[in-house]
Amino acid sequence: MMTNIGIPAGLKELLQGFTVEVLRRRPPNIAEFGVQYFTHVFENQRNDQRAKKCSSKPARKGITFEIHNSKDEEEEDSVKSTTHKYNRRVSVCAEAYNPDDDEDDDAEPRVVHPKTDEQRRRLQDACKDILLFKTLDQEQSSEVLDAMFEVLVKPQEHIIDQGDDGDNFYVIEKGVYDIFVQKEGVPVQVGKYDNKGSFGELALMYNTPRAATIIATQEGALWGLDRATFHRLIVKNNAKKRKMYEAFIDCVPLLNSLELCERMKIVDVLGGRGFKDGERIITQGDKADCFYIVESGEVKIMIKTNVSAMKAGQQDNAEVEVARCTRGQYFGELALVTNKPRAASVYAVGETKCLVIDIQAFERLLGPCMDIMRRNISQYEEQLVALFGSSVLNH
Ligand code: 1OR
Ligand code: 1OR
Repeated sequence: MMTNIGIPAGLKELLQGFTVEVLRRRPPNIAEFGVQYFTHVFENQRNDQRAKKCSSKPARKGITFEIHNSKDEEEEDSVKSTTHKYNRRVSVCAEAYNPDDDEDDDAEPRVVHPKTDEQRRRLQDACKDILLFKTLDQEQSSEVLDAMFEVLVKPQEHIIDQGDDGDNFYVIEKGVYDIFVQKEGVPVQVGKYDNKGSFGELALMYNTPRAATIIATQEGALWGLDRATFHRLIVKNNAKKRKMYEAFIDCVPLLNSLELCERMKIVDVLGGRGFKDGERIITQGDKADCFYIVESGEVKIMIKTNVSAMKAGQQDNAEVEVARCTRGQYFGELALVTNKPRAASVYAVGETKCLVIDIQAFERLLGPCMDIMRRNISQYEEQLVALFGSSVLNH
């Protein structure tokens, strides 16, 4: 009989909340949006329960519909933040994270955001060159991918505001994102992400306030990774990375002038990449977005003086080998320093391993080494003239 049908507590509010979000966002696929929405609500419930149990702060919301925190939430957050376990420390010098201090993490349930096959394909594609993921083993990688959730963004949306607490790490699937840093109270644009890369790792790694503001300039899509999972998988892995690369980094001449903690910050964000014999690592004329240090093996630097002939695929302008780099030497700095296309192509000679650093980390962490690099760059020009005559400089 009808009178026996009781409406479960919370059902009305749950469906109302969902309906409001559907009307507000007008997602192209309501079922898909529903999966994300309810997964998210469920995650929040779980986080809240966990927070009650161990009085830690629930992970901040991830999916777009909750990026715009309501004022009440904001206030509630700031009250809670005085007691939560992610309390900021004032001074952080790339402190080594000690996984043994954090037995808690292993007890955390694994976060899984269900995805369609199509979403998973897009996610894998977006993550294939993410340096922070390069040193994860297969099991860790799949845990990371499972935990990531899609975030659709609108033009002018602030993904991150400088000074906030860190909630998520983001991988870019598409869109252009401007980077602003406050200088003397005024936001200054210091760079941008153009349809690739990742951001938001620093606040999560070092327990510091967000170091920059990231604003979408157009519609875009990101993949978020919550703070707890980032900690459990990426930050823990960093302790291993530091041990792995410490000795090697100490014998890279370019980095000699850096303090130990500055060198460790480089290790935290670098990715290791292997190349097969003959594989092209850099293509002359390309836009540049990273910097390399040879860890093992060897690379050769090849130059064509007539790039337009090269682009047209003409054979008459053969490449000339101008230099080689071996263990401890670096390449790929020139385009980043001069803000020009790659000046040469670089190929692996035999099996070769390189450490890779993205342009933002390069600018943030290698400033103190800039003088040495500039001095070496001025020698390239002399050699170029010696090899090809002064006319090459007019290109
Ligand atoms: P986060 O968690 O601090 C903001 O949140 C993110 O912006 C930060 O992590 C980085 O992933 C990203 N300085 C600091 N953070 C930067 C920078 C940056 N660029 C991108 N992010 N600089 C600009 C280098 C091009 C140095 C400016 C002085
Ligand atoms: P990039 O970002 O332009 C190619 O990408 C890299 O090759 C470049 O940075 C340098 O790191 C590296 N001229 C130009 N690029 C060179 C040269 C070079 N040597 C190494 N690279 N010359 C050789 C000097 C010994 C002068 C050309 C004759």
